[in-house]
Amino acid sequence: MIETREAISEKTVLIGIITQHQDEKQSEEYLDELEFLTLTAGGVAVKRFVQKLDKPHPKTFIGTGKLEDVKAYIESNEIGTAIFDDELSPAQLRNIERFLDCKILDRTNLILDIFASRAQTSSAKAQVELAQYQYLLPRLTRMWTHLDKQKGGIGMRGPGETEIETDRRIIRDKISLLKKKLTTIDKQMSVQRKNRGKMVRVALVGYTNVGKSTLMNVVSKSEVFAENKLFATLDTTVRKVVIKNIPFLMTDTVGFIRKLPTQLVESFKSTLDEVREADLLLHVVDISHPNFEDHIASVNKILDEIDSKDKPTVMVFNKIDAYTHETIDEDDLITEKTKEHSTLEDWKRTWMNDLETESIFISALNKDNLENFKEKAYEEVKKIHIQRFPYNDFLYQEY
Ligand SMILES: Nc1nc2c(ncn2[C@@H]2O[C@H](COP(=O)(O)OP(=O)(O)OP(=O)(O)O)[C@@H](O)[C@H]2O)c(=O)[nH]1
Ligand SMILES: [Mg+2]
Repeated sequence: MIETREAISEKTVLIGIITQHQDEKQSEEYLDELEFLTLTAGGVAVKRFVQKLDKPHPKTFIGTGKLEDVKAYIESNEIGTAIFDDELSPAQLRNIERFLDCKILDRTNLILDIFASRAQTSSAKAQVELAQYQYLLPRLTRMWTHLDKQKGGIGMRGPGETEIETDRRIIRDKISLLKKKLTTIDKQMSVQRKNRGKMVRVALVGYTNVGKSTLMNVVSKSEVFAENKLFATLDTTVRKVVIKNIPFLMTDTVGFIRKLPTQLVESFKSTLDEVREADLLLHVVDISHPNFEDHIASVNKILDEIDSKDKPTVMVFNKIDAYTHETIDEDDLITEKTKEHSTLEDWKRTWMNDLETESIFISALNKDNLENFKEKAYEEVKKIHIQRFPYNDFLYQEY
C-alpha cells in the first residue's frame, strides 16, 4: 500500500473554485465536504481559498495571483499541505509543486488515501493499490523519490530522469500484477455470489455517511462498522434477512461521493458487482444534509456508469430525526420561500407525489418508521420473489 497518511496529519489549506454554474453557498458546501474528507484523513483545515473561474486554470488550477496569496499564507502559517478540490492534471500538479513549498494533494489523492487506510481485506487492499498506482503513474515527479526509498513529501529534490523511468517500469509491473490478482479475486467472488443461489438480492446504495451500515445493522441485527466519518465501509457485507416469511440477501456497500475518482470505480469492480447483480436497490439518502439532492444526483450518475440505473429502487430518506429547515417570520413579506424552508412534510409530499419512485422516510438511529420501511422492503422483494419462484405462492398467504 502506498502510504501518504502521516504527511496529512498537519495543518492544511483548502483550495477550490466557483464556476458560473455554482452559487457561493454550494461552493461552501463542497468545501465543507473537502474539509470532512481532510478530517477523515487525519488533517486539520485552517483556511480556505476560493476563486471565481469558469473552469480551472489549465496550468495552475487557480490563477497565479491567487496562488501567490496561498504561497504567502503557507509560508507565514507553517502549513504542511495544500489540498485542491478537484483532480489536478499531471501538468497542473507539476506547476503548483514548483510554486508552493509544501505537499500538494488533490481530491482524488485524498479519497484514495482514505480508502487505503480503510481497506481491510486483501481484495479491498488490491483494489485501492491498483487505483493508487494508476493515479501515480503519470504523476511521477519530485514528490515521489525513487520507490525503493518510499519517502514522499516536503522539500524532497526529484529523482533524475533515469530513476523516474525505473520507477515507471516498477509501477507498470505492479499494475499488471495487481490486475492479475484482481482477476483471480473477481472470479472467486463471482463463484461465491453464484453459490448464494436464486435468493432475491437487495443492495443498500447511497452517498457516504448517510447511514447505510446503521440501517443494515438494525434490519439484520448484524454489527457492521458504522461511524461518523466518510467511507467507514469499504468491504461489502452480506446478511440473510427474513421479513415475514420471505428470506432475502441484503448487501451493505461502499458509499459514493461526488467526483469519485474513475480509477476507483474501475478497480472496485468486484465490490460494485454486488450492486450490478442486485435485484433491488435501497437508495439511502441523508435528508438532514443541506446538499442531499446533489448527493442523489451523484449516486445516480455512478449507478448509471455501472449500468444499474434502471433497477427497481426504493428511495430511503434517512435521518429524519436530524432534519431542520429555515423558517420565515409571519410579518416578513420580503423573504421568498426556497428549498431551505421546506418542512419534512413538504419533502414527503414531493416524493410521494412522484408516482414513478417508491420512497420512505425513516430514522435508522431512532428506529422511527422502521416497521413501514420493512413493509415496503417486503412488498418490493415479494414482487421479485413471485417472478422467480412462481410456484411458491403459498408463502404469501397472511397468517
Ligand atoms: N441523526 C441520525 N444519525 C444517523 C442515522 N443513521 C445513521 N446515523 C449516523 O450517521 C453516521 C454514518 O452512519 P453509517 O451507517 O456509518 O453510514 P454509511 O452510509 O454506512 O457510511 P459509509 O460506510 O461511510 O458510506 C453515523 O454516525 C451514524 O450514527 C439517523 O437516522 N439519524
Ligand atoms: Mg457504511
